Parts: sequence; structure tokens; C-alpha cells
Amino acid sequence: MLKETLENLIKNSSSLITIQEIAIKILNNQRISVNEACELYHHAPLSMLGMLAFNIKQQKSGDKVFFNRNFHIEPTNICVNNCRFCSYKKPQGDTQAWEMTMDEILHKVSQYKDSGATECHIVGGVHPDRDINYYGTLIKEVKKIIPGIVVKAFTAVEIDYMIKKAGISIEDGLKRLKECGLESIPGGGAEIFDETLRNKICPEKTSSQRWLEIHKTAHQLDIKTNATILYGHIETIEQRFEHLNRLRLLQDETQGFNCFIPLKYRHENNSMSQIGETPLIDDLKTYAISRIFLDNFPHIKAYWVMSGLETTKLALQYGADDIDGTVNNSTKIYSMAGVSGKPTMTVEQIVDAIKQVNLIAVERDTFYNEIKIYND
Ligand code: V47
Ligand code: SF4
Repeated sequence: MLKETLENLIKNSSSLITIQEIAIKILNNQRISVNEACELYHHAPLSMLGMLAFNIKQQKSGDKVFFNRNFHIEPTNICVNNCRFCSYKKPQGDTQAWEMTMDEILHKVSQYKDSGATECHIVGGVHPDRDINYYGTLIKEVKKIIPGIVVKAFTAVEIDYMIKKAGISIEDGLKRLKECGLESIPGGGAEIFDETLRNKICPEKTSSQRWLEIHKTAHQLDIKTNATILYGHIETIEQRFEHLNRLRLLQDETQGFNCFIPLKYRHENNSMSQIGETPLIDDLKTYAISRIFLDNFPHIKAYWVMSGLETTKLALQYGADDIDGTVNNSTKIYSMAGVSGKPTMTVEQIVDAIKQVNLIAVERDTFYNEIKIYND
């Protein structure tokens, strides 16, 4: 039905022959190129992009929208890097800087003991003094406090630093973290892979090639990971889709990515603030074309903490099928970059938000195993 409507829309309403051809390709489940993604971005009607993306989302996950019960631990915001877009990192001694001791971190974890959380997401700044032994111990201790919880921890950027500090290979470093209980790696630190632009916005950061290498090695060790893009700042549309292309190529090789998360640049309190934020239309186009382009990614996540609940509900009409989780007021990254409101939602609020867009909420674990379907 959706496919028929789309075929009619494509035949009747598009005057641009190239858009018609690309849309037909997509309907026939053929892969699109970076150039075609750019064409769509610049010339396709937004409604058509939404329907094409939603059609693919329906093929992959039907009416289901996934969420989990999770909390974040951010051990420190002290960081050896100095990304221009970051509002979170503060220098040692700053009134807004923190470095939690192991006891403080574990005390925080114990507060979520009876919360029903299935995932503990640990990320933070790249602290100069903390090493792989420290973080390995942390994972083990978290699991002692909440047995059975999945630890999804450390961006490739944090892992890169730990591994270099220990003087070991990526493979050995990841094996050590896995032995301590690491089961999944979040998608942060990818930013924009284009090397020239990366040098401008986060010059000290782990290179694109190394970020991809760390995720590839994780996949080879059977550690599932996520991927992100930081969009809506000074990148070109072509650089945006080239970024997706590098992810799609790696996913072809490994099938190790669980989901892709477009992260919109939020502009408060950082050294790129003057550029402002990209409009909602850009967010929706980015979600839709990500869903279309990344044909080998099972899920597209609209991270509600970053995009706000209203945009997240719209993103579910533009190809996203995951909204992250309850989060339990446990992250500061986005409030420090200007997002208002407490980052916490109850399961009831999440289910209600998903129902509002006539889709079915499904509680999942980190690996998208279904825990409960809310279809009444
Ligand atoms: O890598 C930093 C981004 C990321 C800003 O894998 C900013 O499930 C917008 O990756 N505006 C960390 N974004 C967060 C992240 C994440 C979040 C939730 C779930 C998962 C997952 C991953 O936040 C960083 C960077 O790209 N970031 N500053 C900013 N001003
Ligand atoms: Fe450090 Fe991450 Fe902020 Fe970059 S984005 S300065 S790596 S905390």
C-alpha cells in the first residue's frame, strides 16, 4: 500500500527525472551512491524522503520502535583533547570540572541497582591519568553490583588513549576489556570522517582511520558497536554522506554495527557557538537519507536526549526505529551544550510517545533482543 502510494507520488509529482530514477532505485531496494544521496538532499520533496525512509524502516522493523532501560556513568569531563564543538570538557581546576573516584562511581551505580536497567553506558572525557587497568576494574565492579547488566562503554577515542598508554595493540586492548566484561561500544567520537574538516573541528582526536580500525577489530572480536555522525555545523552535505559511505563499507565487511545515530550539533557554551544550529528540516532529511543510504544497518537511533522528544517523534516518521532509553537523569553532555529539561523518561512516557505516532513500543536489550512488546 505504502509502496503503491509512493510509486504514484514518484510518477506524478516529481518533475526532476534524476529524483524519479533514484526513488525508483530505492523502491527496488537498490543501493544509492553518495552523489545520489546529495541529489536527494538538495532536490527531493521532504514528504517523499519521509515515505521512502519509512518504507525501509517498515521492511526492517515493521511498526516497532525500540527503547531500553539504561543509565549513563560519566566518570570525568577532564580531557586531553580540545574539540571545538564540545561544551562538556573543562580544564582541571575549573568549577565545572569533575573526576569521580572509583568509590563515587560505584556508589552512583548502586543507586540504579533496583531500577530494572539492563544497560550501563559509560563514557567521559579522555582523562590523562586513567588507564586500561582502571577502566577494566571499573567494568568488573559495575557487574558485581548489578549482575547481568550489559556494560556498553568507552568511545573509540577513549579506547585509543587507553591502548596507546598501555603500549599494546588494538586487538589486545579490546580483548582485555572484553575479558573484564565489556560487551558493546557506543558510537561516539566518529564526528566527521573527512580528514580536512576533522582537523579543523577536533584536531587532537583519534583519526578517522583509527576510529574505523577500532570498531572493525571490535566486530572481529564479536563486540557489537554503534556509529554516530556529528552533523549540522560546518560540514558540506557531500562530507556528511561520505561519512556514511565509510560506515556502510565497514558494515559490509563485518556486520558488527547495531545502529547509526545522527547527532545534531548543539551550539551553546563551546567555541563554535556562533554558527548556531541547523533547522528541523535538515534533521528530518538527515534521518531519512541515513535510513535510505545505510541499507546494511539494522537500526537508526533518534537519541531523544540530544534531539528533544518532539523531534524524536518526527524522526520516527523519517526512518528512525529506536529512541535510546530511560537514561534516568544520568548524562550531562547535552545539558551543558544547551539542551533544556532533565534527561529522564519513564517507561510509560516512552511508550506513550511512541503510541502518539501510531507505532508499537518494544523494550529491547543492548543487542535488540526483545524484552517486552507494548501493543495494547
Ligand atoms: O562523540 C559532543 C557528541 C558524542 C556535542 O552509542 C555533541 O548508543 C552535539 O556518542 N553537540 C557522545 N553533539 C555521545 C554519543 C552517544 C550518545 C547516546 C547514545 C550513544 C550510543 C552514543 O556527543 C560525541 C560527540 O559526537 N557531542 N559535543 C555538541 N555540542
Ligand atoms: Fe574530549 Fe570528547 Fe569533548 Fe572531544 S568531545 S573534548 S574527546 S570530551
